[in-house]
This record gives sequence, structure tokens and C-alpha cells, in this order.
Amino acid sequence: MPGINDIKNHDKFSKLSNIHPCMGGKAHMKFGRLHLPVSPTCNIQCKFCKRDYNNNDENRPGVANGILAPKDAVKTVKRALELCPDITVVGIAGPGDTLATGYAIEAFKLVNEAYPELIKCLSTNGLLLERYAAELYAVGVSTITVTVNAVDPKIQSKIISYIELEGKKYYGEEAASILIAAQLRGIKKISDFGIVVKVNTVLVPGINEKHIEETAKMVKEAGATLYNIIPLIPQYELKDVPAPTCFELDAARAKAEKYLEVFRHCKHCRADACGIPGQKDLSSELYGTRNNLETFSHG
Ligand code: CLF
Ligand code: SF4
Repeated sequence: MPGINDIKNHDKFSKLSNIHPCMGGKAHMKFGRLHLPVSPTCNIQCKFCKRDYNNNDENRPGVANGILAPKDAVKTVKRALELCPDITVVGIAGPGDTLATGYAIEAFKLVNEAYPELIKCLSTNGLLLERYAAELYAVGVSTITVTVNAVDPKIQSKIISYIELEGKKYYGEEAASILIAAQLRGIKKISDFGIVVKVNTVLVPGINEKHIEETAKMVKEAGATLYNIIPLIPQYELKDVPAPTCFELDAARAKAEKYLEVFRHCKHCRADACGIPGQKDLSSELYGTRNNLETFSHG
């Protein structure tokens, strides 16, 4: 059975916007996504990411109750489709970074062999996206979200503390420059494969709210198709920064919209979310209650 990557590029986004719940408003109400929480660790530290948080009821990107082994991915997809036949997308969004370990690619390979018709969707901070672009394409990934919170190292260095690359830690503006360059190269390379790229930006008042336009412009030039602005959930080192108001969020979206179509239905999904976004979450039916495993928050 053909997968979505067999569709020609120019038709792909319009097709996806009808069936992928994070690519279009209509699909968002109708179709579901399953997240497989197979990625335990991260290779950067965002200042709003509380790495040891774990809560059954918490709804925010990246939180999960536990980690799934890639070998269990196919049976998890099978069970999820029984619980919610409207699932069209299998996503991997954490709880850490999906490319910091090889588990996401391993899980997608197995799921793609068993369910080629399902959309495979990956969310990453983009540090290693260029390196793994060809492998992601080979295992059937057709949509990728890259979280780009700034394209100016001065601003980005206020949002991340450090990155880790090839066993070395980088801090401050040096870390920010490496990350930004890697994200833009990754978006270019993956979109050259015909994979549809959505960029997520966490809106952090007082830090990047005047920088949205420039970010949208640069990620579009790199190859992104869609933009999603997520309000900051104040925690960890940014716990005292207030979350953006609806007005600030709307203003940022209006600026981004000059360059890219803006997705406005994001539900801050957990890394183990299951079902139609905004409707009853089926993750506890699917994964049960699994505690005491360290988790991360993905923005
Ligand atoms: Fe998951 Fe993200 Fe794929 Fe969607 S979620 S990896 S693109 S399948 Fe969607 Fe959830 Fe918002 Fe993400 S509503 S947090 S945008
Ligand atoms: Fe890593 Fe995502 Fe947390 Fe940032 S928000 S530190 S990319 S897991």
C-alpha cells in the first residue's frame, strides 16, 4: 500500500491538511494521533523544560508517564487503532529529543513496515536533523516539526542553557549559534526530501516576542511550510516569566502569517498522547499508569 511520501510534493501538503490533525483545522477535529514515547533523553537544555517532571494528568508537550521500547511500537499502534480508529498519524515527540537516541528511527521503521499507510510524524529540536534526514525519509517519515525558538543567537541563548554535541557541551551564544545553524540546515535538507516541515516556536514574553517575524521569515526560506506558535508554560528557569496573553499570542501569529500559514489548534500534547486532539485522551487506556520513570518536557 502506498505511503504519503509517494504523493508528489506539491500535492502533499494539501492532502495532509485534510488528514493530519496538526496540519489543518478541519482535520484537527476529525482525526487522531498516537504518540509513541520512545525517546528518553535530550541533547540540549531549554530553560523552560523541567526534566524530571512526571504527572498522570499534566498536559503539556513532551510529558509522559514512561518510556516505550521500540520493539513494542507495532503492538501499541494496533491497540491504539482499536481504541480510536480515526488515528491517521503516528508521531514521536519525546519526551526527550527524538534524535538524541536511535529509538525513534527504530520504532518508525517497524511501524512503517506494519502500517505503511499511516502518516509518520517526528518532532525534534533539530540539532541532529541534518544528520538523520535520509534515515527519516527511508523509514517513511513524511511530516516533521522542528522547534525553533529564535534565529538570533543572543535571543536563543536566553532560552537554552547548553547543547551537547559529539560528547562536548557548549554554552551561551556559542551553543545558540550551533543550534540555530543546525536547525536551518536540517529544515533545508529534510524539506529537500519532500518531507513537510512545521516549525513550532514557544512564545516567551520579553525574550522572543519581537522576534517572531524574523524567525518565520528564516524558517520559510529554509523550507518550512507551516508555523505553530505555542505559549510558554512558565516553569524551571523561566518559571517567573508570565505566560503570554491571548492578545500577545494573536499578535505573534499575525506577524508570522505574513510569511507562513499558521496552525492555531495546537493542544500542547504529551509525548504519550492518544486520540483526537482536544477530545478524550486515551493514553491511560493504552499505556496504563506507569510511574517512576524519569521524563522530560518537550516544547
Ligand atoms: Fe504529534 Fe506534533 Fe506530529 Fe502532531 S502533536 S508530533 S505534529 S502528530 Fe499537534 Fe500536539 Fe500541537 Fe504537536 S496538537 S503539540 S502540534
Ligand atoms: Fe530537550 Fe525538548 Fe526539553 Fe528542550 S523542551 S530540553 S528540546 S526535551
